Amino acid sequence: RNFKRLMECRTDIERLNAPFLAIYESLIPPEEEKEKQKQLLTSLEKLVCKEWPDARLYIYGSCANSFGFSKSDIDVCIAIDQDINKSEVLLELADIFQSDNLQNVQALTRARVPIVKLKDPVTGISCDICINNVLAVVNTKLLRDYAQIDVRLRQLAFIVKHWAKSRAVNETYQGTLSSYAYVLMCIHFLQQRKPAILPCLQGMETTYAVTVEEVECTYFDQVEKLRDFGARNKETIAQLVWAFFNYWAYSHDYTNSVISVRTGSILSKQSKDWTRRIGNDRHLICIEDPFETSHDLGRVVDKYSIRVLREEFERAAEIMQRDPDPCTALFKPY
Ligand code: 3AT
Ligand code: MG
Repeated sequence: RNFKRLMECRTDIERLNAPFLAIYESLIPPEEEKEKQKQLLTSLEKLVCKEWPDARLYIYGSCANSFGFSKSDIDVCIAIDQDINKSEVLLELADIFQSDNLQNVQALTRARVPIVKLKDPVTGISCDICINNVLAVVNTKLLRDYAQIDVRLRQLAFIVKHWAKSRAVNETYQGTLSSYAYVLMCIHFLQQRKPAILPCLQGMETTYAVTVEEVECTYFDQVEKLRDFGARNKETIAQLVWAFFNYWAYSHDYTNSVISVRTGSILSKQSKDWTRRIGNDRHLICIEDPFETSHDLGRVVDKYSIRVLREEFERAAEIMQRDPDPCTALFKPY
């Protein structure tokens, strides 16, 4: 009888593949959007290079890591190879952009990552521009490389991000997690499936190496050679979404565990000395940054928001288990 019930659950779950894939497809940005982003980058580059001829502009974040939705803002990093005062340069940039008729220009010099914000009236694209945040450009490449290995990563991360945005748990200023953290949770999860769907690129032979701000970033980036890596695992997107929420609702050891994409495994909080609160770092959910390994992406989470997060994971797991119409319930606006 148990076997029969298990098989019934299986077919129930499989019914969700089509709607999940439809949501995924509907969120993928169309080619013409990518073109517009490139156009905007080129015109910004011209403006910036008038003042700083050696500056280079990079798109990072979701528009470049392949986990961006249609119509999302773009994140741009200006690399200037000189000794500069970031705040001064940001204020100068704000003046330059303002004079060029860009809209809503605003310099946020006191933010954790200081930026200039603007909106381009021609393409309608909003943009956050930072300076010399090269590690973010490198972690963008790592995420993009992982996405090319198995399409299920991009599908899972789109569903998880869409869920997090709908349920208002993608707000770092309110103590919930960044999109970057959710994508790392998905990569880690697929590294841990049996058989594994993703490898651990930082545990393989080095084919890509850069040193940024004293952090050595090395990994295997010839991902075109890994296209069959996950083929032995036949799990579908519906099964993976179900298992992802189950993992974070019921299986993750919040007291002792740190998830680590860098090692493709779970580390102990003890081994990282993340066992007690220091300043504002409470380590209530621990996600190790793949390059800045002393950096816990869960550090924004506090004793109130950890409850919100865990209740949302449980809610999602319950819905996947029992709700007659999981797609509606899962993404119901909070
Ligand atoms: P959205 O689609 O905009 O929600 P995103 O991937 O652009 O997602 P964020 O806007 O949260 O993600 O962040 C932009 C990039 O900045 C992503 C990542 O390359 C970098 N980044 C974000 N948070 C951190 C962090 N805490 N540590 C290091 N890099 C980070
Ligand atoms: Mg972004």
